[in-house]
Amino acid sequence: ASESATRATHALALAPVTAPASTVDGFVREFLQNLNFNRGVALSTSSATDRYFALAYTVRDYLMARWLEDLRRQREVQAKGVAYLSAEYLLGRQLDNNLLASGLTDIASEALASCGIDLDDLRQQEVEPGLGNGGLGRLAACFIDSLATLGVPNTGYGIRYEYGIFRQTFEDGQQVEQPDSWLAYGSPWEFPHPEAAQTISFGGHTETYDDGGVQRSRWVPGWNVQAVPYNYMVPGYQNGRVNTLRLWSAKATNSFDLRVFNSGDYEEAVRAQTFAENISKVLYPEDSTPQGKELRLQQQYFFVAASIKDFLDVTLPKDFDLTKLPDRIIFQLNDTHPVIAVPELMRVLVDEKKMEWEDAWAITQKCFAYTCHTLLPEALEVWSVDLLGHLLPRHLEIIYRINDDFLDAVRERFGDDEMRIRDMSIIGEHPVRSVRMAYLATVAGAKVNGVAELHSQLLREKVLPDFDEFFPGKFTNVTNGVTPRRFVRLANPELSALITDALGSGWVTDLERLRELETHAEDPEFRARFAEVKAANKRRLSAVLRERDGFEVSDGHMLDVMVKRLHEYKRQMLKILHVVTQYESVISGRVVAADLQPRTAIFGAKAAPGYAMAKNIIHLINAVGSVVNADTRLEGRLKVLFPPNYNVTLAERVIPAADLSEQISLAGKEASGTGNMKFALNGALTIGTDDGANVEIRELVGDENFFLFGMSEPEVEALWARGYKPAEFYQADDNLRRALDLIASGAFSRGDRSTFEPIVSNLLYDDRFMVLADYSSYIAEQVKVDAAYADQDAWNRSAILNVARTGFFSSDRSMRDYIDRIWHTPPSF
Ligand code: 4GP
Repeated sequence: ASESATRATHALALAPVTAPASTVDGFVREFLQNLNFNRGVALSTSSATDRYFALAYTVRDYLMARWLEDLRRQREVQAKGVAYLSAEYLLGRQLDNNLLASGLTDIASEALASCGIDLDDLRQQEVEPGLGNGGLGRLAACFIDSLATLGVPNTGYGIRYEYGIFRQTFEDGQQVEQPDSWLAYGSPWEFPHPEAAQTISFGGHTETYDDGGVQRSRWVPGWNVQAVPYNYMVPGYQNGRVNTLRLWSAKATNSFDLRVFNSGDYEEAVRAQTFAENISKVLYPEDSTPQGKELRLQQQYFFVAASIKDFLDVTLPKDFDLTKLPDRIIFQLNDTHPVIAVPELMRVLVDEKKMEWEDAWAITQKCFAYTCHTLLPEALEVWSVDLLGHLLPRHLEIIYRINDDFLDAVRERFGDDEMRIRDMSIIGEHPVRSVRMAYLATVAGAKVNGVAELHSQLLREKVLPDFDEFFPGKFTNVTNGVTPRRFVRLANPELSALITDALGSGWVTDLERLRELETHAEDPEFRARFAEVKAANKRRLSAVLRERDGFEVSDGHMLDVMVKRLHEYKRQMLKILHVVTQYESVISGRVVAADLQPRTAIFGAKAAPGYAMAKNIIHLINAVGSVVNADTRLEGRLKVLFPPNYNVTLAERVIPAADLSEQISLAGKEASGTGNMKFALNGALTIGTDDGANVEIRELVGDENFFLFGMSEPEVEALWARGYKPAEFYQADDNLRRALDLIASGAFSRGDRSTFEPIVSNLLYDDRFMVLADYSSYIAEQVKVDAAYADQDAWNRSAILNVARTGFFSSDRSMRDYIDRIWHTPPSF
């Protein structure tokens, strides 16, 4: 009897997991349980952190049943899915998104209120995981949101950096980087599984051996680390779907040597641990030192090797026929960072699964697709053969073999055109022998895509023309998109309410429906309500900036916003030159302050820690800001605000409040931009060049609702060809000369002429991104902006039309494009 008792299973254990009751009472009960049993505190003594954690656990509990059920169904149906491989996920705060996705916002708010707690206070407790640098990482986060919303099987794979992108502070106007210890209190959203760690190897050497009469190669690694998976829920929007984001954390195999410790050498005892765990310590460590470079390659291999193992050994059924792998998975390479996955899959198939090379290669070529996110040559990653061979010797052999086979095929097709062969080789010879990761990805990928029409065209025509000729049909475009859940519905609740009032709620998952707002743009009453929404968003931003930075946003100002990473190609310099020009025109008496359209220029930008010129530009913006803001001659009509530490959380406040969106990169340099889309969708008008997705935004919203300036990409090329001499532009434009002279005079550096001298001489004698060449046209267009803004009603009409006509830029549409043209992964259930 006792035996049958131990074997019997309780009926509850067999039943599906159920969510708590979706009522205020149910929510209160679950919340208090979590507070008491998971945090170990009573409500009366709980801290804000306790309450935030208990709330997050409660939201998790509601999503859990769906997550477990989706994982079960996916195991059952084995539908083809997407493994998104990305070194970055710039997620932003999770609480609000997960409340929205589970449809619990109102219940939670009421439930907490009944416990005397304000939901908004708890929202503020969350530290956003900044596991990305900028556009590429935020795009990955939008994409996994859309895949879950579309019901497509997807696992996002990446790295659980212990420190994300640095926290930026300013000292004397200069950027100072502080560590981002987002995990200081832990994260309630993650599920660690140390028992499921994968062993990842590095170093050592390769050898050949006799495998029953067949000569084979194998890797004899030198050292190992453990890759510990941390799972995160990725809920779809109110559709019951929950996908998974799996981030890997590095752990030493032998965390510590007790013998050495006991001998008193404490440092040595943990050396191996520190070494191994450095791999997931920091997002993109500085790569200007050789040590930094190696660490970065370690990170890349670490997470893709763990992800491939995870998929092949854990996700797939034990008896899976690997020749069917392409029917089951597509590995999407988010830029070149994960491209080492290509030789890794080959190694696993050939060395471990004992497949023939040709068979393995045929499979591999169907299992990968590659997205390129840049046109800057310096951003196309290469790894020196020395480094790669030292860290991953077997992978280097495999890359050589892939290259040999590829170049044989090229020779067969194009003849012995040695120039072309050298150009197309995956191995570059100058300045040092290196592996060109973009080429490897292009050769291996089933498809290669750029991220906006213009970018994809330039990629095909300028960066990889030989490859386009060799692989007809391989290149394609998928224009980026942004998730309307986070960037409209959550970031702009008032606009969302206005839209829902006009159209019903379906637009949140069907953004093209915003088109229907076009007729409302003609309705004066609707325009007035739209204006009220914008004003409310400005007040909200103002409150945030006051609390966060002690800034005051003046009433009646046009908010002119440029938020994005600091890079010369994006040309924050041009924006600050416009400010200096306006300032100079007033202090020199040529313009009376009263004639200025009141404006506040808002900047948000981090510079890479090793990028000196970018940091100089930050310094200049702050310096101009402190002089301009304090100068009473401006009568408060021109302001510059630069809140430090721009991140997703701040973006969600700034973007809905903006009137003018600055998208002013040199044509041909910005692959797409995604901020540009967020602004247009929130009813800001764009001043921009014909670059990246600006081109498509302008086509959609219409020329009359977009401020275009500057050279086109062919004009840029033509100017380079003629020989660009920036000083000629300086001589030719009085305003430009006065603005640059004012900076050079020390007016913004307490009379010290040397502070900004590097910026000024760089502009005059080099100016790689042609700031001076586009200056006149930019200033002229800004004059038109001022004039247009003076007619508020007409401006609002344009702004509404921007919202109405940019539904195309939903990441749901981007995902459908990938699904239809690259992945072939329909919704599974
Ligand atoms: C960015 C591009 O600079 C940006 O134009 C694009 O919108 C974004 O990727 C997403 O595709 N690139 C990066 C990077 O963030 O690190 O290369």
